[in-house]
Amino acid sequence: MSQAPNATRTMSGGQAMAEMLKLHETGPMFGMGGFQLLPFYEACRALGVQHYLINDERCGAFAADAYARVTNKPGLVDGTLGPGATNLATGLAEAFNAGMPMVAIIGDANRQHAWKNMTQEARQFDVLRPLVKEAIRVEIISRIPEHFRRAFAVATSGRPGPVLIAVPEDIAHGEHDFDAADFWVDPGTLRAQARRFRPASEDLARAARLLAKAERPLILAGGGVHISEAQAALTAFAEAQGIPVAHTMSGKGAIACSHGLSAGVFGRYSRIANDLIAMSDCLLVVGCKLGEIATKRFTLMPSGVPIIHLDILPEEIGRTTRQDVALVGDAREGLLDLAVSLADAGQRRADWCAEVPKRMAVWRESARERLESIESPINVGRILHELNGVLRPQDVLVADGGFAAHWGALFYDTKQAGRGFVADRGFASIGYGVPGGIGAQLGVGKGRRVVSLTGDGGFNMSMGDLETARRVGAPLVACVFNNAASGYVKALQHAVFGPGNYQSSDLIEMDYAAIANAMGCQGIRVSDPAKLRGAIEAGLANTDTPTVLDIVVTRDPARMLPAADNRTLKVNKGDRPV
Ligand SMILES: Cc1ncc(C[n+]2csc(CCOP(=O)(O)OP(=O)(O)O)c2C)c(N)n1
Ligand SMILES: [Mg+2]
Repeated sequence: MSQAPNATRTMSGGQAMAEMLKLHETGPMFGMGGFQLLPFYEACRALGVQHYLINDERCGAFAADAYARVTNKPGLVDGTLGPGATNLATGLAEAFNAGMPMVAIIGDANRQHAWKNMTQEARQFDVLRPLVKEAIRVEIISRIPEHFRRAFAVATSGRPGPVLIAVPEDIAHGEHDFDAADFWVDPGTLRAQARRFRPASEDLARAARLLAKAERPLILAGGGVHISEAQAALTAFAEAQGIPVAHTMSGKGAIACSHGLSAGVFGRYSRIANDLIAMSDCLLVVGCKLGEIATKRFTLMPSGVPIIHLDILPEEIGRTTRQDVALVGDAREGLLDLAVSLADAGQRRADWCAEVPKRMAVWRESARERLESIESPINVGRILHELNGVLRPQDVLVADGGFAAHWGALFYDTKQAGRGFVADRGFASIGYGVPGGIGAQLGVGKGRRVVSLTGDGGFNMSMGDLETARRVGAPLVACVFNNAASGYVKALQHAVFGPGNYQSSDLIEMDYAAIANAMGCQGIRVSDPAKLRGAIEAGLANTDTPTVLDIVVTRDPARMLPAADNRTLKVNKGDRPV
C-alpha cells in the first residue's frame, strides 16, 4: 500500500524562523537588520511577528532582558553578521548571569564563502559562546523548527538564560520543502519557569526540622523568586511561619516592601536586614546566588547559624557560602512543600516579627534627612521618596547599573509583590535605563507605567534609543540623575584617593531636557526639589511620548553614595574588611 507523503511547506529559512517565533507566541523582537537575515525580516513583516528596529544591538538585548523580567517570556533580540552580533555581548552576559530567558538570533556568513575575508566576518560565535546558556548554529535548513524548539526549551527551563541561534546567510535565504508536521511547539516552554521540579523529600524534612526549632528565622530572597513566580507562595509562607523576608536588589518585590514582614535589602546596602541576619538563628535562602553584593564580599553570612539554600541550580548551592541543607528545586514548589511540612508558627514568633516594623521605623527616621531633603542640588534620596509617593502598586521602576540601582534598592518601596523593580544586576552595565525602560514598558503595557532611573553617563550611552522609545510607543519616564560625573567612580576615587584626586570621572553638564525636547519627547529640567513631584506626575500623565526628567543632583562626591561602600574602607592586616 502506498503511503501518502507528508505534507510539505516550501519556504525560505527566514520564513521558517519567523513561523517558529509566531508559534511560540512571542512578544516584540528588537534588532537591527543586515543582509543575512533579510528573509527573516520579510517573513516577520508578512506574518505580523512584531519586530522593532533598535539603534544599538546592546540596547536591543537590554530591552529584551527587561521585557523578559516583567513577563517571564523569553526576550527576543537579533543582530547582523559581525558588529551587530558582537554588540550583543553585554546584554547577553546580563541575561546569562541574571537567569533571564532570551533567544538571540545572529546572521552568519554565507558558508559558500565563509572565512575568505568576507565583509564583517569575525569569530563571533566564539565571542558570544561563553555568554549564553546554549549556542546553536544552524547547519541544515530542515532542522530550523527543531532548533527553535530547543532554544525555547533551554531558555525557559532550569535556571533560564539566553540562547544564541546563529543563522548562516545561505540558510536564511535558502528554500526548502519543510515537513509541515514539524511546525509544532511545546506549550510548556513558552515562558519561564518551565519544567518545574521539587526538592528531595529527605532534604525537605531536614529543612523543616531546622526551621521548626528556629526562634528567629529569616528568609533571604533573590531574583529566582520572580523567575519562579513564587511571590505569593513566599508571602503566605512568611506569614504562616512568622518569618521576616530580606531581599537582594534582584529579589525586591519577592514580598511587597510595604508588607510588615519586609526587612528590605540586605548586602552591601541595608536598612535593617544585615542586623537581622546577625540576630537570626536560621537562614532560608531562596533563589539567590549569594554573590559579592548580597554577601558584602562574602563576609555577611554568619558562621554557626544553620543555612538552608533553595535553588534550582544544584551547583549554585554552596558555591559562595556553606549551607546545612541544600534544597534543589523550583522556588515556588519548594516553598509550598516546606509549608505543608510545618505547623503554623506565626503566633510563636510574634515578638521576632514585631522587630521588623519597629526597626524599620527607626531606620526611616534616620533616613528622613535624605528622603525629605530640601537641598538643592537635589538629594537622590528625595527622588526616591517622591517616587514612593507617586508610583502605583502595578507600576515598575527600572534602575541603571550605576548607583541608581543602589539608591533604588535601598530607598524604593514596592507596594505589591512582583517584579516592580527591575535592575540589571547580572552584569551591572550602565546604559540599561533607557532600553530597559522600553522593554519593561512594552512588557507591562500602557496601563502600567514605567519609570527608569539612570545616571547621566548611562544616559549618554543609550540616549539614541529615545528615538526607539518614541517610535515604538513606549512612553517611559526616564529620570536622569544629572551630576555631571561618572558619579560612582568619582565617589570611589574620593573615598580611596582623597578629595580632589579625580581622574576621568567628570562629564560636561548637559541639558538633557533640551535634548529630549529636540528628539520630540517631553523634557523637563528639575533643580528645585519642591518641583519634583509635579514633574514626575507630568511625565506619568504623558502617554504619547517618552519623558526625560533631567534632575540636577548633588555634585559632591562625598555625598553621592547611599551609604558607605565596604570596598573603600581602609583595612589593616588581620581586620575584617567590613
Ligand atoms: C559599561 C560599563 N562601564 C563602566 C562601568 C563602571 N561604572 C559603574 S557606575 C559608573 C558611573 C556611571 O556614571 P553615571 O551613569 O553618570 O551614574 P552616576 O554614578 O553618576 O549616577 C561606572 C563608570 C559599568 N558599570 N558599566
Ligand atoms: Mg553621573
